[in-house]
Formats: sequence, C-alpha cells, structure tokens
Amino acid sequence: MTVLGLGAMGRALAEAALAAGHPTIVWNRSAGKADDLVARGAVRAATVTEAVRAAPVVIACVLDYPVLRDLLTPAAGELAGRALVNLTNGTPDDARRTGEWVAGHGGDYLDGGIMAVPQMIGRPGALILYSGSREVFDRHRAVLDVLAESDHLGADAGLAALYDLAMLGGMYGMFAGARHAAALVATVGGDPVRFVEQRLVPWLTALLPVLPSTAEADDPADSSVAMQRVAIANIIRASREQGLSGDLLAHLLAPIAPPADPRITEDVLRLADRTAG
Ligand code: FVH
Repeated sequence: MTVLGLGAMGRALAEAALAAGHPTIVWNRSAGKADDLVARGAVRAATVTEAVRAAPVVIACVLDYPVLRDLLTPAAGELAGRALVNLTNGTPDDARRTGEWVAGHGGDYLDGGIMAVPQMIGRPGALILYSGSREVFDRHRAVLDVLAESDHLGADAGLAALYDLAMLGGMYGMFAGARHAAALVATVGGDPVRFVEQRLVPWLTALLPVLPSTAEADDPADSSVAMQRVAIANIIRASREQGLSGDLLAHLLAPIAPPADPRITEDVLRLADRTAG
C-alpha cells in the first residue's frame, strides 16, 4: 500500500503496514520524515504521482482536504483502477465531493474516520470507520485490518466523516466540561487534577449508563429542560462570581430544546445575567 502524509498519524499507519509485512510506499512533503521508515523497509516515492502509481491502495492522511486536493490533482491521471482510502479529517460533503472527483478519474474511493490516537494504530482498541462502496471495502479489507479494527457504515461516502465528527464533538464537549469544572475548583484552592481523578471521573462514570437515554429525549421528565436551564445559568453565574467565564455552557441546551431552538442559549444567558436578590 501507499501512504501519503507522514505526520504523527500517517507515520503510525505506515509503521503498522510495515509491521504486518506489507510492501509499503511512502511520500511526505518533508521527505526526511520517511528516513527511518525507509530504513525499516518502506520505499520512498519521489513524487505523489509516483507514490499513487506504485500500489493498488493509496492511504491518504494529511492535514486537511485543501492539502489533499492540491497533492492529488497532479496525480489524478494515476487514480484509475486504484482505491483511494482517505483518512483525512473533514466533513461529509468534503468526503462526498472527493469520492465523486476520484470516480470521475476512474478510481474507487473509501472515506475513513480514525477513532484512535497514533500510538493505538495497529493495536487492539483502534477503530477506523469507513464509508463508500461495500464491494471496494470488502476487496481491500485484509489490508485495512492491519491498521485498526475496520467498521463499514454504508455506501454514502459522507457517513464515516459524520460519525467521526459526531464522536469527536462528544469528546470535545466532555474535555471542555472537565477543564471548566477543574478551573472552577481551582478558584477556591482545590487541586484540579485530584478533583478530576477523585470526584469528576467517578461522577461521570456513574452517569454513563443514562447517556443513551439523553440522546433522544427532548424534554426528559426527570431532568426537564426548564430545570436544566436554571442549573446551567447557575453554573455560569458561579463561574462569573469566581472570575471565570462559563458562557460556553449556555450553548449546551440548544441542540435539545424542543424543537432545536438557538433562542434557548440567549434565554440561559439572560437568566445568568440576573443577580440573586
Ligand atoms: N493525530 C491524531 O491524534 C488524530 C487522530 C484522528 C485522526 N487525525 C487526523 O489525521 C490527519 C493527519 O493528522 P496528523 O496527526 O498526522 O497531523 P500532523 O502530524 O500535523 O501531520 C500533518 C500532515 O499533513 C502534511 N501537510 C500539511 N500541510 C501540507 C501541505 N501544504 N502540503 C503537503 N503536505 C502537508 C504534513 O506534511 P509535513 O509538514 O510533514 O511536510 C503531515 O504529513 C488529520 O486530518 C487529523 O485530523 C489525527
């Protein structure tokens, strides 16, 4: 297989391919990043065109879609009869447009969302979500499986990006909430790391079983939107009293206010602006 892009993730992908004994061709803008991979048996391509021509499966993992398109445009004539497996982060429409562009040049396209950090690649626990033709996925499955567990979501090329971004959104929400909580505790002299370890992690762990039920309930009876609106406004007010901003939290109810209504954000902020008498 060919790997285009040897950043932290591309290197991990190439290393997993090499470790599994696959002939591996690599290309990176900063060519020196390939040196140790070449020492371990990878073949360095001088250009993207040469790299694409060298293998039936081309894995792309670069910074973003504009970079990807700039790199692939001069090599478009080599895509016919090959599969481009694009693991670059982007939106569902980015993925669909790229799939159409590749098909227009006679190539196959799979889009992928990597649910792992580089050190997990090639090890149990790493997952890559794929979308695009099932037949293309099945044809190249054995190669893809050396990178991570492979899960095909459907024929719509945009599905993997959508699920990937949804999962990353959940992750960033959790990280942002944890950082805010730790900062709030630090304002009264609490140790933020100990607080997260000893209080927040057990609290969130205890809540995990109810997480699925929060996904579709517009106005759950046991934690109504009306109640949450007041609680979130109080977190924002407490943050402000302690010299922090908690305004980020005002946006949390917008996706679930029935029907999804961004005015709930302004309403929560208005409530937070009211000082207790
Ligand atoms: N690293 C991670 O934890 C996440 C896990 C989930 C998936 N992401 C996505 O993977 C894509 C690549 O991420 P990365 O971690 O490898 O990123 P970097 O280490 O910053 O490497 C970036 C590569 O892109 C090349 N590049 C950047 N700009 C250009 C350009 N103008 N022309 C050609 N290549 C370019 C860069 O080349 P170089 O700087 O080494 O020469 C690297 O190969 C990304 O979509 C993540 O969201 C990773």
